[in-house]
Amino acid sequence: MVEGVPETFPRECLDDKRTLSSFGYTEREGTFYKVFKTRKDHTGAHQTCEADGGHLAVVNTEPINNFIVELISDPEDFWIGLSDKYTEGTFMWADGTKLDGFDFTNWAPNEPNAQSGQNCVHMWSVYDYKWDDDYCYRQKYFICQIGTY
Ligand SMILES: [Ca+2]
Ligand SMILES: [Ca+2]
Repeated sequence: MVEGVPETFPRECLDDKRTLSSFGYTEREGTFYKVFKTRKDHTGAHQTCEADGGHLAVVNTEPINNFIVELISDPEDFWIGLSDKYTEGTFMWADGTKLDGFDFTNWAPNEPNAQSGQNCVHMWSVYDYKWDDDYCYRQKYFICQIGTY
């Protein structure tokens, strides 16, 4: 995060691409993404994205996945907008779409392992940022997106 820049910005600026860029968002095909380097639990991370007018990143294609991995420059785990916290085993994206069997996924080996209570998905640094279900209360960096709803 740039020092002196507030974490969220006024809603009237949401349509201004230059403003979004100046707040650390990077555009890809009309959607803006930002890596937040502050640690929050999954709910807190999502609330931060909502305060910016967006939600946690929906990583539902391989090009988007590759783009986000390129944006990440830290050996950290990053929350994305995928969880099965409402129905165990049914993963939902932050835009409300359901992850179906034929959809793109990028799970790490043997994941999701659904260990008791693991309902929130992060990009796991030790496995090349492949996906892992983890405990939602864990504090991690995260990736927000604005646009394309
Ligand atoms: Ca689960
Ligand atoms: Ca897991």
